Amino acid sequence: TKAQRTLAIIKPDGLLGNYTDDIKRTVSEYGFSIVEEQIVQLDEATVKRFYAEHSSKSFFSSLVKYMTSGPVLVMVLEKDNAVADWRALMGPTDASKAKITHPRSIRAKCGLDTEKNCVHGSDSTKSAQREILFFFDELAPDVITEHDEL
Ligand code: YYY
Ligand code: MG
Repeated sequence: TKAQRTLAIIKPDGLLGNYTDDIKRTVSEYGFSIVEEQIVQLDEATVKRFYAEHSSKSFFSSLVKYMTSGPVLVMVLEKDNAVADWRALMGPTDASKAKITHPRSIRAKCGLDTEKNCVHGSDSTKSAQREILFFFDELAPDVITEHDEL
């Protein structure tokens, strides 16, 4: 088995709702190591680029508004099978359904509904590669600038 990396985000409601310590504890209990992390306030253009695959969906503008509503914590997680294991640990997209079908999942515990679902995870190794580069390479100079200005 070979270590794999995935991108995880604790979304604004997760961060402001004080779920960060719980989530990080769960992450380490499940054998992930956090190899990079960064708190960042995303702007509209950045979220639109990150979620470009959803740009034609009816929920897109609401998603952009939500993801810019407060700071997020972006992490690179590493372990064997990290992409699939983090998706499984997050639970299904709709947090209200997750509470019934996957009660031990992070979305069940920290999320609210299909939009405010507390966490993000890459959906494939290809997405993981793109998303890690997006936040920790491309966006890095902006992130540092924004952070310094806080
Ligand atoms: O990968 P995952 O986050 O589980 O779901 P996606 O289908 O990729 O959607 C991305 C993001 O968009 C989701 O986490 C919340 C939001 N969203 C929404 O607001 N309403 C929907 N009906 C579907 C998704
Ligand atoms: Mg997705």
